[in-house]
Amino acid sequence: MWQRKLYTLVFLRKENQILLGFKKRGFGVNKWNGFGGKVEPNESIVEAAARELKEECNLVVEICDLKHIAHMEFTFEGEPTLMDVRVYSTNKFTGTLKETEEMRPKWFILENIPYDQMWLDDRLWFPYMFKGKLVHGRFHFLGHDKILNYKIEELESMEAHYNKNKM
Ligand code: 6U4
Repeated sequence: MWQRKLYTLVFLRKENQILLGFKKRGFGVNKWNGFGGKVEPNESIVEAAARELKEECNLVVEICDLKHIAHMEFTFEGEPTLMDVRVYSTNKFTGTLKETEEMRPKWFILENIPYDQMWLDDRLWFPYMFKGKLVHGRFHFLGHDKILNYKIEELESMEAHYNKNKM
């Protein structure tokens, strides 16, 4: 059995752009990604999503504006942990974008997303996000730079997906 750990990941959008951050330390260092991190015991998942966004790039979102768009599960060959990542998106936010100790944020036009400097799975499931589809993805890695196997399924509703899987 996997040791499941909950994480959040937030993608802010404006016009045909997406906000990514270049991770300066820790897990996924030197990769561009959305903003997120571990869910703490005293908060809901969506609260964690908003908190991590603020901590990592100083922008503020209302919890009710965060749309839950994807469920990603990542495992790594030889490791017992399953990263259970809840992905959110919104185009409603306030505040001033700032670089932090953890992230260097930058807006990217969708055609210019730097997939070569991102997690390998992103190029496989981002297209679903851009089409407005809800998805569940499961990716099993060897190290951080090779995917051994994966599946991506489109979902009718996130709630139905979690109910079906008794989560
Ligand atoms: P610390 O260093 O304890 O403050 P914390 O900010 O709580 O960490 P962190 O940065 O380790 O958490 O969270 C990892 C982030 O990376 C989460 O937002 C999930 C995301 N992530 C992990 N694997 C990913 C993958 N394969 N593809 C992807 N995002 C991934 O797109």
